[in-house]
Amino acid sequence: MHNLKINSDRLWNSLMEMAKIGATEKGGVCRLALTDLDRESRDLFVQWCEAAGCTVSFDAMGNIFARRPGRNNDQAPVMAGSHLDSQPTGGKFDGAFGVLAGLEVIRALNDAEFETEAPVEVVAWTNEEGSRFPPAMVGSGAFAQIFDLEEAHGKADIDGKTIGEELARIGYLGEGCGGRDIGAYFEAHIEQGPVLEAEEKTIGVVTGGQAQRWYEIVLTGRESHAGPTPMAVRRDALVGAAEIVQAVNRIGHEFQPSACATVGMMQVSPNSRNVIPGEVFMTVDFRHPDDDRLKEMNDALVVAAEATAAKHTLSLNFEQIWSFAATPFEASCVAAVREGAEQAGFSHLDIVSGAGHDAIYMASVAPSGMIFVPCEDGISHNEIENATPDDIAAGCQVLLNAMLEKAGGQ
Ligand code: HGY
Ligand code: MN
Ligand code: MN
Repeated sequence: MHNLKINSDRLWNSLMEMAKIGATEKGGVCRLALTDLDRESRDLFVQWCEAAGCTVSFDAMGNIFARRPGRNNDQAPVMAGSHLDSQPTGGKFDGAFGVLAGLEVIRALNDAEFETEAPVEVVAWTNEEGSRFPPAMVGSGAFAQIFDLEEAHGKADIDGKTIGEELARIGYLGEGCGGRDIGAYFEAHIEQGPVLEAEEKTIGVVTGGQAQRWYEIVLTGRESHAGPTPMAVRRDALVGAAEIVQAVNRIGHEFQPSACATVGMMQVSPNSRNVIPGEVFMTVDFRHPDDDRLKEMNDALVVAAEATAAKHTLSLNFEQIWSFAATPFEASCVAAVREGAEQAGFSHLDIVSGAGHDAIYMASVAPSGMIFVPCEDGISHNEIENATPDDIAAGCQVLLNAMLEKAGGQ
């Protein structure tokens, strides 16, 4: 049993320094993947890792790896990480906490001149949010070889710029991706929901992640003049889209407890106040802890969308663009997190992650676990996202304890 302690002030100061990059008016950040601001955050992370004596590399997806050698460098590394990219109106903790908590673990090991048996690595994954380049978790997904590298490089943003082009532009297009052994992977993250705060628990021992499906729907009717076109003959794509929004919400409520259903994006064309919308693009995000129930939600959405299109004489293009199954984390990693919380004397609660995380994809190639800490009012993906220095420090201390459980050494 070790008695190493992380440095809470140093961690908090690093988080606040990182939050200056892409800082937004209401206290959040906007660092969309592979923008110049993302590059700035990457460069700062690399600079800090090199100052901590790490060897830094990045792969063909721009995933950045900072490595601290152990006594036995032939052993597979114990890894911690998360992401630096954010939502357009994101918070300063989502992703950055897990990356900088991993760096703080390395800094704390350095302070103590502690030599781990296995090497330790900290990773910043590319494009976890999937906001600019859908879908989400593409960097870790390519590392886990769930996404083919060429397919991942070809993912384009709304302006047609691709991940591959943007990686090259910002100078983070490395070589190779994945295909190496990882001894264990841990990710510290804010919960992004209200449970830990409501239950007054400091640490979430994450047992796994819920299943998720993303859809893109295009409804096509007929543009025509808002004035002379009689109501009875209209083919209004936006009226159809409005009905589908209602159907998505209805399905979310019908599959309680646990279902989540969201329409997050909608583009109306031609988007002119005196033209009946001819086309609408919209997205749907469905989630449920049970794969079978998520499939039933899928089927209900297909029925509703087809009925709406028929009723309003619209053509329907309905595509599921991404999904992953409910994913349990490896028992020994879940136990390492729970014991790490107990060792540090923090209250804890087993919890399933409502959000997707890189750990979900890492779980397919390495024993993986996650540590959650509370966030104020459970709010995230919002500039007002907030966490306390004590909870952030607690999560990092548990990360250190869990990693040492796997990395060994003294
Ligand atoms: O969508 C998610 O759950 C994550 O924030 N990418
Ligand atoms: Mn995140
Ligand atoms: Mn997020």
